[in-house]
Amino acid sequence: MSSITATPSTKPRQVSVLSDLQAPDFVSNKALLSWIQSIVDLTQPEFIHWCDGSQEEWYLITRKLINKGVLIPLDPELRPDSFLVRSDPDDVARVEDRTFICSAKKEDAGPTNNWRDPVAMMDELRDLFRGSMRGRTMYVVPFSMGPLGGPISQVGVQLTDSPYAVLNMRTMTRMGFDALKQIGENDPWVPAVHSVGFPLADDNGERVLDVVWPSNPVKYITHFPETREIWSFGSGYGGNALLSKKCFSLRIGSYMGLQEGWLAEHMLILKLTSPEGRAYHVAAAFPSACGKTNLAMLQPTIPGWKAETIGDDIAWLRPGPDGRLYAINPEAGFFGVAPGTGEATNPVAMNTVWGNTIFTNVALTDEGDVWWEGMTREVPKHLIDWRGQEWTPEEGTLAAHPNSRFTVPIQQCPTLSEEWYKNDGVPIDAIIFGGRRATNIPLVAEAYNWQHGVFIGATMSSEQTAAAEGTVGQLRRDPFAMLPFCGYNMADYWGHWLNMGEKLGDKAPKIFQVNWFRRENGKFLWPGFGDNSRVLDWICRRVDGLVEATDVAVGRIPAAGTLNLEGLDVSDHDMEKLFEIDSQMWLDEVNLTDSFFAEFGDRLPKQLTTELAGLKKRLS
Ligand code: OXD
Ligand code: MN
Repeated sequence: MSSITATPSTKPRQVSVLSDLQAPDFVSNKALLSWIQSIVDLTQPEFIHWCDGSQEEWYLITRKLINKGVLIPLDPELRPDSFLVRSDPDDVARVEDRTFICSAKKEDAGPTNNWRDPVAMMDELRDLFRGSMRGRTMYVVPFSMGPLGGPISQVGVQLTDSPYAVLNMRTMTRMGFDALKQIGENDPWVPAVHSVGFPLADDNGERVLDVVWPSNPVKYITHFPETREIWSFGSGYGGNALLSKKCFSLRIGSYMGLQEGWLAEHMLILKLTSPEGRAYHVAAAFPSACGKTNLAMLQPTIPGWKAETIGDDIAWLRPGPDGRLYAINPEAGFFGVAPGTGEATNPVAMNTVWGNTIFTNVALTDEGDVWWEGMTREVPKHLIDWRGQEWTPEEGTLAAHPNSRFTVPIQQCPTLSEEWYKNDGVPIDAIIFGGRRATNIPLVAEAYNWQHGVFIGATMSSEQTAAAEGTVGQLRRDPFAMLPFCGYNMADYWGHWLNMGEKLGDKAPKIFQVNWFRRENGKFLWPGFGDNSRVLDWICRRVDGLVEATDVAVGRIPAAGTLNLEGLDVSDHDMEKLFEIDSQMWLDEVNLTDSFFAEFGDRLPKQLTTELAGLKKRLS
């Protein structure tokens, strides 16, 4: 990793008195100020910068990072105000084995989370954070998740020593003084502390040279659900560092939802308008890197349908005054997986990233633009790869890291729905669960009822992708696509979903399961992408009871002739395979589910045991 030169000659100054906080006049919340002071005292930054979210601020931070060689500006003619960033090769994905839920009781984190005792964890964190920002600027990053002041929205403040994280937070959230103004004298906010763990001074106060991507081999992504706190150490990448995203919006958010009667979910939100002009809103949960961004930007191949984007990763859902379930996308940008995104697969995303985009760990072209696998049909003859090395196709290596990303404002998305701006969110008609499954799961099935839908969500599994560290391709359980994101005991989370269903009663959305990834002899059976609109069309028509379904063991599948296949080149054999239920394979899966459920002991809701028994009976 290359060092940054231009070493200042003076020793780093320490900020250590409250007056140095330089808080804007309008900040009246004493608890906020003393929290920031306590983190200043602990981490000992040299400067403090309160982020106002302005264009001038963006300019100053980007110029500083260009000078340091952290941001590589792309050719402004090709991609204005856009940058390439290369992370340390050891800091490229979410670190799930270093992610902890520090609830007071271990049982409250449950068997699917790593747990640490909150007092012991805090002691350890204090040791790590002590002096961790020496010689650096600590940025105070106020942000709102959801429209400012909206009834479903929440505010947070991230303290970070990573200006790269600041730029990303500016895109991904409503960041700046408008958000800070939401924190009145007695208002709550979610505190989030982040340090890359690379101080620029040693214990004697001598300066240490900076590197392009500072990080620390020791990493901790920790959550304290009961006090709604987040502490993240050692990583500058993605969900490890943009604490609004997975840490707040999902892990802390899910626990807030349990306490307050709402849901924080790993779901995209899509608005669909039928040829007849009826609007539907669907929320869909898929594990990381399974095409949520593509589906959120779907271009229907069947005539007459219109699809508009509301969110691609996270949904907060709350019952509205009319008793229906309303959803907002709490985010303001996309942090999308680059590889596999191209004109053929997602032209909308390609149009979205025309400029104002931060690309991390993709390749650089000789023309000063970016490239990644799947972006164009033709592979460039020469590139600089994500590690900064010369690259030609003959190399046989990946030019972009499989978890390389683009960070872009949602407002640049040509298919953005006006409803993204709505304070109250949109009423959800259908909830969809999906995953990457070569076998078993049919192209689409409707749950018999809410309880069966919760069972389908709870038993989801998917093939591991590169979004997290681990072996790609291995089948792993990923209930509700929330395995790495649920901030409390997953069994209690299922119980919360069951309770929400009872509360919603006949106003509850219908629940469906989909699988675009079924294979035979290694070949995908379904074309996916725009043709997924055929499945969504069926789902919408089921919502209104306009088409028939056939009951099979695992749910209700389209009755013959109800799935619109006009103009589609999929053989009858493949269509049959897409819906095939192999009882023996399913019974094997039932046994695995049995063992999985057993991990939760008596916290497992009885309704799920009932559903499992029902499935077994239907299969036998
Ligand atoms: C993401 C993820 O970044 O799920 O959205 O990993
Ligand atoms: Mn995600």
